[in-house]
Amino acid sequence: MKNIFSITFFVVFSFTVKAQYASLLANVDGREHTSLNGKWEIIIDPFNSGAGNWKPVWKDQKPSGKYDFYEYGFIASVSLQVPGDWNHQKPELTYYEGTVWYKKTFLHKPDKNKRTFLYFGAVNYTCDVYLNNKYLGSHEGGFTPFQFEITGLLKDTNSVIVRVNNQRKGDEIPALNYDWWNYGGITRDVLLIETPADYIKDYNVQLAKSSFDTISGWVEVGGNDLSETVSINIPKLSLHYKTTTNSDGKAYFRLSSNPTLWSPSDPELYDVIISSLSDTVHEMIGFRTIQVKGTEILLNGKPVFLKGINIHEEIPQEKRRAYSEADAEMLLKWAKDLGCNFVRLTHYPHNENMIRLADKWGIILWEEVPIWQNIEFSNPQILNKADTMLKEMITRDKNRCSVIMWSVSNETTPSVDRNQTLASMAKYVRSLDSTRLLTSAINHVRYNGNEITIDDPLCNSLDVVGVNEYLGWYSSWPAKPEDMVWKNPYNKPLIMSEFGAEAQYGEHGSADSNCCWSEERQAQVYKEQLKMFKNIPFLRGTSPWILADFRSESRLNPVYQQGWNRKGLLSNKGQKKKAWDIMHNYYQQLK
Ligand code: GCB
Repeated sequence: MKNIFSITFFVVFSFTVKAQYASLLANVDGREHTSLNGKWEIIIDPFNSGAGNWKPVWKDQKPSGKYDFYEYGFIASVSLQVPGDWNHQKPELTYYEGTVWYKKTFLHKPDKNKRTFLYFGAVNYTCDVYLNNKYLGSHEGGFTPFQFEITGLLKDTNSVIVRVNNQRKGDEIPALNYDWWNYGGITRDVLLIETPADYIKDYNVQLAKSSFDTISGWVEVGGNDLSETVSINIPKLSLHYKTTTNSDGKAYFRLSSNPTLWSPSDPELYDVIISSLSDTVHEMIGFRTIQVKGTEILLNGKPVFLKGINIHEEIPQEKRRAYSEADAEMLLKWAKDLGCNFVRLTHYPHNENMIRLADKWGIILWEEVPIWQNIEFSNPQILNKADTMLKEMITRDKNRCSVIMWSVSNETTPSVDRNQTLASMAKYVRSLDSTRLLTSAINHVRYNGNEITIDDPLCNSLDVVGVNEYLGWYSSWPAKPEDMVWKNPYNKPLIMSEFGAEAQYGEHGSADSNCCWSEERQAQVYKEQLKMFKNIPFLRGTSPWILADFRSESRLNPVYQQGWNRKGLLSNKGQKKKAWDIMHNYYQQLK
């Protein structure tokens, strides 16, 4: 994140007018907001020419004199829909990695008594933002929200110009190579949010760690008056509590109460109302506890087995990023149909609709940041970038009871730099949220005959160990699946966070050979995996790779893949492959 200029223009009422990268407001949907979604004019700029001084696009100059012409000017008829990746909207952008300039013009009469924030749900990957031809700030990271305070900067007619760039680079997260589509663009909502001058900035409301009868948390106010009376009301629990914030604007609370506990079978949510003198925010919040005891995962004090699935944030039928409530409904309904009570949201924070719907539908979640395989851990900037992503993810989703685990990484190879970076990230997560579990998907295990030993120093920092293994697909079985013996020197719960095989829907052939992309082979690998799982006494969950076939530029087989990873239990059109039934039956039997 680059630092943002901060200019004092003039004083409106009692607050200073400034543009700044503002810490995130909790619950943007629960605020007064105007959507800037819809049609945005664009300029495709593969060589980044419009960023230079010659004719900067962000100045948005218009020809006036007879001999003026501006090459770098927006034209209303060339546009993209926001939110939405650019790849699926224009054939010439399918494989595009580079810069696209976006412009939105809008009328807005701000209420002078209020603060205004410009909020982006996510932009992949870097962006520079300009308001009325002045630089507001930049953001890096394709899957988390950010915002600028623009109080006092709006006129009657305004324009926001955003330079978005999705060129892969070695020092980014994820880095140069990864196994999913590099969808570029303004992929989530853009909102103008208005709050009172003194406002509720953030809050955290949940059951105190390991307690069934104490709701605890904090409220933080922003504005001029940081010592404010704030109240927390949960009418259904007859909870009405008033307190005063300290000089940092924060008030902590612990309240006795016995809420109905949230669980997949009873996803009860309560209307929680946070108020200050001038501001009120409502949010539906559920209450549950999550702990680890030995190798058990305890949800509300009772052992739970996580019947899961991995999901990418993609609508495969339309070859696009998912972003809307309807998209979330489609993806999570598939997970429900499979019999899941758990979803691993791979490999990056998904849009907020997914997490809110999981709260509502009773689906337990694993959320992760895109530290995926070949990350440049020797670069000290990586830790800063990763911590920023963790902070943005946890700030946004800390009130979602469905999220029980934060994951710091996926399949990274142990080394001094990697071990230190991930251990430090783990520590940072715990400093931000001490109530949830910490996990990672590792693939560093030791094979010895029929024995598999979990062997990664990162496990020392985790509560739950996720292991990705592709026995039967990327590696052959060292012994019969039913004879495999897993060793767990860390004595922590294990989730088989990935396993699977590729199959083209409708392709039939040998169940014993990987060569023919058959549904029979994929189903056979699943049967073998389930035989192995029976003998893992500390196995606490499974999440097959993956719900549906997904787009990936690095999947090259010219017949079967053609830019698709075919490990879906569903095809890219949503058709069930044979392996679907194997997993579905397994989850039914576990009931
Ligand atoms: C993995 C990765 C996942 C890939 C998958 C595969 O281990 O975590 O992102 O897509 O394998 O299909 O190879």
